[in-house]
Amino acid sequence: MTLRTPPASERARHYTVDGVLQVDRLFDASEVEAIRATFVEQVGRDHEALGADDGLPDDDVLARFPRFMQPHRRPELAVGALARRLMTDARLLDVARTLIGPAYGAQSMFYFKPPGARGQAFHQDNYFLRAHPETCLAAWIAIDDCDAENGALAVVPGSHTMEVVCPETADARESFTQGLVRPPAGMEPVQTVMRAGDVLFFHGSTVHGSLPNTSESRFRRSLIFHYVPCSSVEVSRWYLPLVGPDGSDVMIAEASRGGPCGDGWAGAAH
Ligand SMILES: O=C(O)CCC(=O)C(=O)O
Repeated sequence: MTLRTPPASERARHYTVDGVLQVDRLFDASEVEAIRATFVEQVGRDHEALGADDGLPDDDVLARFPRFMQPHRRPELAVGALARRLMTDARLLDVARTLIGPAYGAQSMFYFKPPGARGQAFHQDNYFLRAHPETCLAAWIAIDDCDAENGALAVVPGSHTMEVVCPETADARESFTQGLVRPPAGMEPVQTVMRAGDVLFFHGSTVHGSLPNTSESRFRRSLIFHYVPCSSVEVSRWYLPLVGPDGSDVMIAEASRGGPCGDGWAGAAH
């Protein structure tokens, strides 16, 4: 099974049924090249300024290419200014509006995923964002062509209808993150195949993740934004302030601690 890209008029219905929607060629080749070059320049010059603290040993290739977290909060850096501008890009906000109504930006991330890097075990994003009363929406922008070989995303269509559940422990040989949420009984993961510039939108309860990059030389870079509906009454602290469509900071209430997994429910980013 492969993901279908429906006509624009069917996007909302498709998302309601599957909890995932691929939109091809939302960004053109020159834009993708500019995004890639800007982030590559930053990680080559200073990989620590924005790198997530994932507790990686020095000999893990991801230690040199850590995922960048919340670059839009560093507008003094070229990657920061770019991430902040793209987070409120009309093309992304238009699709988001179709799927979840008017939306605020909550998170930006950039993954380099070089050859040999581990992937990220299946999980649900709203476990981390805790947007309430509705869920968050991811916009996962392919910055390189990607498929199973270089560790493209796999998603479980239909899994957005299940509750956010407590993770088990993932296989550390395959995943650099610890939590694992298994696909619900009877639902199968679908391996995405995307070209640079394609965008995958998915619901905050959709189970998704990726396997290691087993290619010889193909990076699998991606720029990822998470949005929450403007009608959200709370979100986890890490995601505040939100970003309004005009680029301004927006505050809403912090989601209170605790949840289905009790006190240990992580308030940190994923
Ligand atoms: O890109 C990946 O491998 C995982 C990204 C992810 O899980 C996310 O954007 O929520």
